[in-house]
Amino acid sequence: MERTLVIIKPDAVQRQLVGRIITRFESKGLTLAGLKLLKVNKNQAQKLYGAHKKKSFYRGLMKFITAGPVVVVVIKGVQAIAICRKMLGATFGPDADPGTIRGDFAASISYNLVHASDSAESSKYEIPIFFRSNEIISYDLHNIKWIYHPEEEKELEI
Ligand code: 3AN
Repeated sequence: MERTLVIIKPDAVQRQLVGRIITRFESKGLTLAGLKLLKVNKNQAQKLYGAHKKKSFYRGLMKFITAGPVVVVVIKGVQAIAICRKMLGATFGPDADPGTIRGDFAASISYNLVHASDSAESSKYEIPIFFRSNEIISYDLHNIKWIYHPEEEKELEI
């Protein structure tokens, strides 16, 4: 199994889309392993978006992500990183396919509702920005046997 960090950004919280967004990940069969509502502080924002420091949109991005509460979620599942990225859709709302979160709910190129780690390396870096290890909960979903075929079982180990 993989773990990935999803951030439901300030625009999604203000637009009261949190439940609908989390429902999509649950409906896909992914497991919620950590979840909290918080305001991203400057230090966390700098760590998260450090790679974009030299970009023209960096200041706007920092202002946006710290503008109001977000919901940070650790999501677990087989290939969870790639699945979540696909579920988000293309970075900018107008480019994102219908059926994706951004495709269905985002019209803007700056306010794009959600973030998800783009690689295993990113998820390992990003999750600890928001979660201590004891805030990530390991548990088995009761219906896991109906989400994955028994032949996939070896992939279920963390
Ligand atoms: P993604 O979130 O799809 O991985 P990245 O990693 O290229 O996209 O960019 C990180 C974030 O920076 C995006 N989620 C978006 O909010 C913002 N961003 C990227 N490019 C632009 C841009 N040209 N103008 C405004 N914001 C941008």
